[in-house]
Amino acid sequence: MSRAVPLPLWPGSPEEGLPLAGQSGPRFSQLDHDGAPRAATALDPATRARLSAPRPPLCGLPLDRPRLMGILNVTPDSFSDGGDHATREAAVARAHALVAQGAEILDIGGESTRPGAAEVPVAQEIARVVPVVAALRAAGMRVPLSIDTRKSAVARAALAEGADMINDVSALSFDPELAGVVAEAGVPLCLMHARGTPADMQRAPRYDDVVAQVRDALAARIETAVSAGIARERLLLDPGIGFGKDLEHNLALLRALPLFHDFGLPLLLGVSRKRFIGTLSGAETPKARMPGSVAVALLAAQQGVHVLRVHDVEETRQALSLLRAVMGWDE
Ligand code: 7PJ
Repeated sequence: MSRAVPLPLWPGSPEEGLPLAGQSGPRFSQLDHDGAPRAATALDPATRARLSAPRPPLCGLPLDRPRLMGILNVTPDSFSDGGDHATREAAVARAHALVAQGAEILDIGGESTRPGAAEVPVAQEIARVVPVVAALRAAGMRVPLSIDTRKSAVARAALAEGADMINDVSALSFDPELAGVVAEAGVPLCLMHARGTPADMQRAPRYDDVVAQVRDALAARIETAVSAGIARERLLLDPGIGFGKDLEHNLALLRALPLFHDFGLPLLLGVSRKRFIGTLSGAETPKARMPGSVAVALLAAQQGVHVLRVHDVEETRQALSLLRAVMGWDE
């Protein structure tokens, strides 16, 4: 693959440039091609299609604008056992609140994959996640439900209850059977880049060129998915901010987001409340990192990211609506 990085126009007049990754808002008129500028209009048709063509809808959601994926954790504190009733009720209530705030898709996770987290036994993860999916469907929840899991048994059980897509932070490298489950169900799959496991991934990650290595690793994971029978157009990509990356790695990836459009696939990004935001701002607790999270979400939206995985749906939605209005993206 080339290293042609589409440079988003800012602010950019609506007539200028090509749509960035099928978005109605952000456009680009120039490429940084291995350090040299080049006009987007000079692109060959295949490259142009990868960088500019519409992405297929995600679970029925058109991806011509960034969509908000609300994070729904079903990971109780250690004093309470996974799968208990109070936890389930709280998760269902939180799901409805996220949708009321503007979440267009929910990402339900029963295993903390934060740095240093221990693995959750599969039965416990199923007991946490699957009843929540069932309860949401029983309550008539129409919003697509994504399952944040690395495990085939969790995916299979959740899909049977009506879940719509799988978000695998290991990009099919944890459980060799997950690819087959996703292929058979024909659902979208997010391939996220990670180094190591949640337990060890922050032990001094090292890369020679983090952007190139993450890109090459994602290319290999796409191959794995496709050879297991998953349709390429059902894939989403995520550089995996904070997963085996230090502060400089995270920043390099965030600056290079447009490069990842060269796969021609939708991009998903999760930066919400992550540690690097605290490192840069001094916001010690995750909840105090909302403003920085919103700032990075806006930058990602300007770079054509299709799905923003966030805790603070209301705040991000408000910020995005102002970005769209000022940029003239809805006109
Ligand atoms: C991500 C995720 C992310 C995707 C988590 C946290 C850690 N899935 N699951 N991308 N992060 N696709 O939210 O801090 O960045 S769990």
